Amino acid sequence: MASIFSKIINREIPAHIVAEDEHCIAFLDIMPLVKGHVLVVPKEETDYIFDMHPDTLARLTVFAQKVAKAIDKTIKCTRVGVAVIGLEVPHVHIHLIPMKTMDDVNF
Ligand code: DGP
Repeated sequence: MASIFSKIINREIPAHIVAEDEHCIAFLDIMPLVKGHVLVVPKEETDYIFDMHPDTLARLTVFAQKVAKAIDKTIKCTRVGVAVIGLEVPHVHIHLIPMKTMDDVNF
């Protein structure tokens, strides 16, 4: 069964998409920890990040770097926090969380 993120990729359910290329997509988290909380997702569906092919992982992290730089330009923050959790959605994704201090988020 396709993951919820594959359904977003295939435009079967809506999301606020902020960036996309041939291999990856980025959209706003539906339950943001802070304003501008973005999820970066490979279009190829894999559950666990360490099961990814190294080339796919490299494409994902380079794409995430571009999105993080765009967030950093758009939102006043000290740093764009990066997290890989994956407890809820079994489709690899990187959380990009623009933060000023640790008090901004409640992990
Ligand atoms: P985790 O798998 O623990 O890394 O958390 C999954 C994140 O995905 C969580 O912050 C909420 C977000 N999320 C779950 N379902 C949807 C959805 O349908 N749309 C969007 N935009 N985000 C979702």
